[in-house]
Amino acid sequence: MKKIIFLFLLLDFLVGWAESNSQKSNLRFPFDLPKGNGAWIRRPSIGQIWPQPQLQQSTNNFMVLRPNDFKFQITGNTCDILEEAVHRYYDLIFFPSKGSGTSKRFLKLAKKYRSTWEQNEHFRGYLDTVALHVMQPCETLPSLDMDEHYEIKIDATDKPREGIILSQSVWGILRGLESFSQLVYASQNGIAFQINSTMVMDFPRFPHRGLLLDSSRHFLPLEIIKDNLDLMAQNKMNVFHWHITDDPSFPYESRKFPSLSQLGSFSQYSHVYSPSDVQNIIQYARMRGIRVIPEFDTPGHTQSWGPGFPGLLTRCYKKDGTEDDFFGPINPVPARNFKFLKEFFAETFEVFPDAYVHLGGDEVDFSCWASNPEINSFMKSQGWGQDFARLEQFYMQRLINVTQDVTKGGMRYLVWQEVIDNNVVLPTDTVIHVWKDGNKFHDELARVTKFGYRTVLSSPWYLNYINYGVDWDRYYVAEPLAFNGTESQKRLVIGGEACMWGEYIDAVSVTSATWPRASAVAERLWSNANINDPRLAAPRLEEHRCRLLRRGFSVNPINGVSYCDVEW
Ligand code: CP6
Repeated sequence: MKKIIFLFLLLDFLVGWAESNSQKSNLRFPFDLPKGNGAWIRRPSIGQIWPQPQLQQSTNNFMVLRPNDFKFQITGNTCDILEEAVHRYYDLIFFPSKGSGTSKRFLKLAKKYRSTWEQNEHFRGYLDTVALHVMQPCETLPSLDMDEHYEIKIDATDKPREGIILSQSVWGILRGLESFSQLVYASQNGIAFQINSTMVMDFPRFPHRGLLLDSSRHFLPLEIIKDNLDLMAQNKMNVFHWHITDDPSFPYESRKFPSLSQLGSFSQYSHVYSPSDVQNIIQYARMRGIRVIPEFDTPGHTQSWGPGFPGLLTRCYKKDGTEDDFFGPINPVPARNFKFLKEFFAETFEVFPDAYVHLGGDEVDFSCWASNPEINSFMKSQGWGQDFARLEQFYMQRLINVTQDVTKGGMRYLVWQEVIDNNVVLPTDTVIHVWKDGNKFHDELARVTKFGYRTVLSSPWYLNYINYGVDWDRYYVAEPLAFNGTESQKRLVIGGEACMWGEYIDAVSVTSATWPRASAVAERLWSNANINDPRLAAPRLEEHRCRLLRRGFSVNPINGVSYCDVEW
């Protein structure tokens, strides 16, 4: 029955669209709005969506939205995610937190200025209702398998004038609402909300479209993380990779091991994510169709774990065989350490609802392991000589075994590429995170997928490199599938992540340094592969940046000289 309704709606949609087109001007971009009273001059990127949809057709005919009369109407399945999204997008469209104040002006001036749009040759009436139709019952948690397809039809010839956003899933409706909100624009004189006749059919190219933020090098307050989750949703990104711990600090408060953050955070009073903070972030992300994948990077990058669990880290030794003052990676020899890791990860598996956890495994420094007599005698007993990659292999293997054991096989993993480079055998559904070699990542993708692993790419998307000049175009043109491999190998590339490592940014700058540069990655991962010309993207990205600014986010200019309708 649901299928039949869907087919009917789809058919209706296409037929209606074809009919209405026949009476209209050519479909083309940019909209060439008629000059005259100053209200409708040419604005090249109006009515375009970032990231670019798989299919969008728009005409010059427009309708006007009136804040007091406009409503979203839920016509299919519903749930908390949808109901909250309705309010969020109503506010985003009519009352963005900064900006032109168009809503207030509209309400005040609507009567007086109505003639300016009602007499326009392309005016087709008022759009008062947009139906939101979720065809399947809502899922409660976003996942790698979520369905993000959606369709939008805004047709000025429909009577009564109603728009529809249609999807099988609530996730698709979230993406559709974002696109719809980007279709609405203010007239040049700033008194009318307009939308052109438009149809969109859209779906992502890759299912994993992430952003890595690092809360260990600098603590990121909840508000900052939430701003970035908003911005991710506004760029249709769906994975928040939370690099939550690292050498400098351990801000994650564990219930079972509170001493880790008590002794390992910058400040246990103001630089810690409490269990309720963590749930707060997960919930905020869930409402926006964003998965939260935490990374507890081991065995390297773990200096901050040391004080809270003595004996965990490897003691380093001096050349003369005496103890040094510092520690290296986690010591893989004592069974007690794996008992700790088992309990620790059992807790994280309960705290974070996503099926995936990132286990890190990058940049393990072997020199401290090599200096330690306990480790050396263990290496000898195993017959591994000086091959410390074998020890790393042993560590990762054992970590996976204990976590599989405690989660009854339910936990799935991402790991950095070194883990596979060092020949660890992983569960077949493990995702390998490729991060090395800048723009020469293709060989690694070919290698990893040849083993049959799925993979996520970050090598070309290190946003933490901050440059003078334009750099988003480099992120934009990086093509994940441009490697020598079979079709089935390419299907194993499930997406990518932009990385904003935290050494040189903090709460003050992380948002403006990340956006809209990460938007370039968002479009690469969402849109069709042939949407890859930075010259065509530039004006759209610029309009998108202005839109994010209007919505109240401090995001950087990225094209050299430019201006927005509202600058701050
Ligand atoms: N921290 C951790 C980092 C980096 C990695 N892991 C990193 C390495 C090189 C650059 C940027 C970041 N800061 N834990 C590597 C994945 Cl250029």
